[in-house]
Amino acid sequence: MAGLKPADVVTFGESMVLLQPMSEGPLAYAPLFTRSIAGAESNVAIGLSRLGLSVRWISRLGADPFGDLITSTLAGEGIDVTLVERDPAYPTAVYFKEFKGYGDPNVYYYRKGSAASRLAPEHVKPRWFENARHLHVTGITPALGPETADAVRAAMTEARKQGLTVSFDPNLRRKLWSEEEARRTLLSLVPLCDIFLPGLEEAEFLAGEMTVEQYGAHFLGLGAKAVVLKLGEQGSVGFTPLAAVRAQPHKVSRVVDTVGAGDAFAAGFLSSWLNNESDDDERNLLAALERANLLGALATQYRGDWEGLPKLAEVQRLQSGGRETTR
Ligand code: KDG
Repeated sequence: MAGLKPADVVTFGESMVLLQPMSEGPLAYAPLFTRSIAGAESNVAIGLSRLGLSVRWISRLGADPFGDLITSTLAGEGIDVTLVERDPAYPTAVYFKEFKGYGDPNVYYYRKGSAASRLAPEHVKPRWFENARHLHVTGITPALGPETADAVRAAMTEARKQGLTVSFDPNLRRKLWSEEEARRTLLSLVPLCDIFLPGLEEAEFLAGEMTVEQYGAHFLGLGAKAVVLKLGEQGSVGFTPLAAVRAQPHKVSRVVDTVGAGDAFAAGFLSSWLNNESDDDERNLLAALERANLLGALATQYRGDWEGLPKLAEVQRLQSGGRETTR
């Protein structure tokens, strides 16, 4: 078997076809839709690839046209999809958004019994992590099927065994599982990660009400080596055993679609953190948080879960205060 292309980041999880109404209002009355793809891990993969990192995305998809669409879209973004498996017995999942005209969109999933929901520990192969530096996983995958939590656990364990670092975004999706199961499973995965990336609400869901500093100490105490809390419009804060740093938000004038902002944040953070040149935690945290805040904000300005993710040149221009050349 030929060797795999080196990857800065490996990620795996479910990607779906996304149907978005062209109009606002109740989904029941939406006559026209645009078609795209979505999935927390592939959103992060696209974000990282656009910023110049090499990325390998792994999943199971149906042996159907929607599976073709997902693989060709991700390959078109420069992502290595060599290890994706196609399952003739189960379909690729679909999800719909509903834009209300205010707040977060509603989402409706059609993913029970999908090919990715059949992911099991025996699918996780040592080869997944060959020639790679880092694994990124989310708390969506463990919620999908009878063995997907064990698959995520197996991947995190194997990745660490092979010397990769691991990041984990809990990405709580209440529509997919009970609160009790979500809390128990997500908490059990925290000790297996190096970088834990919860939002403030997720931190509260997992650990009860605390101050931001207490959340940092709490999750570091569970075994994470860096804890990064997304504070939404308040920016973000990061903790390591040696540093605690807060970064101001990147302000945007209009928010179009909030779905995918957390994945953009994760891509921004990882793209900087994994290329740390200094051993000063405070400096590294600040640079990574600032880039994460910028990406999270940019992602909210476009419809779609990943379409608004910027390329490296755009990030460099924005971070250096350069002007945009529009024509
Ligand atoms: O974070 C955005 C994702 O939630 C979205 O792209 C679809 O993966 C998805 C999910 O499970 O909701």
